[in-house]
Amino acid sequence: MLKGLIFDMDGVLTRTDRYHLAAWEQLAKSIGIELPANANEYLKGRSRLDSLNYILEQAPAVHYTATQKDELCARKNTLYQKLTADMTPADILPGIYTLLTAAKAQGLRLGVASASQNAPRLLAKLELLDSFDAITDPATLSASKPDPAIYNQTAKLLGLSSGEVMSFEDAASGIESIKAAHQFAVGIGSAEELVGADVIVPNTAALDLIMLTVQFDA
Ligand code: B16
Ligand code: MG
Repeated sequence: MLKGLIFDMDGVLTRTDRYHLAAWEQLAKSIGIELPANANEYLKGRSRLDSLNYILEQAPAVHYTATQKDELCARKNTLYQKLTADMTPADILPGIYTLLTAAKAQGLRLGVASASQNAPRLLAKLELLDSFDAITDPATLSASKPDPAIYNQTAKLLGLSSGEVMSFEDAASGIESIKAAHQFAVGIGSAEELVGADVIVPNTAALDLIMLTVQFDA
């Protein structure tokens, strides 16, 4: 029986994925690296350090120390925080507020499984912080998406088993993480990218709790 919903943040609750990409592009340019055209498909859902390592792999001849990588991650985060400084509840993606309200009315427990260390700050700007029963801190986990740790931990914080939750993702690494945690996966985006999802909708406006519950129970 469905007892809870778990949400990725960037690209599901709000469209911060474009700000992550813009900040990485700016940082990469400053060190003479141009991102591949499909970079966002890899970067979505990956931790800050995994994302930086992917970018640095585009220029394999240059070696960066751990201290230099920390400094580059901090510079990217400063750029990202500037880009997201003015976010408001108007930046919640279409359909999400209705879905959260319907889920609350049904007594479902709600959690956030975002790889972003900025999640609590951004959820506060969206005025969604109090809507969730659990928000997993990615810094407490031993591995990042596509590892199942973040979805396992969020279900645990909600007090639910993997068979009692439905989880929402916009990234291939996130769908992999949900399925490795043996949870029901709703992919938001293209079927080509979100391989392995149990249900795929083209965008958040198409999310319908009644339809999703029927598919969960099937
Ligand atoms: P931060 P999600 C992920 O969030 C983003 O998709 C990914 O692009 C970002 O690198 C990662 O968070 C870390 O974010 O630098 O803010 O800690 O999609 O898991 O909600
Ligand atoms: Mg995401």
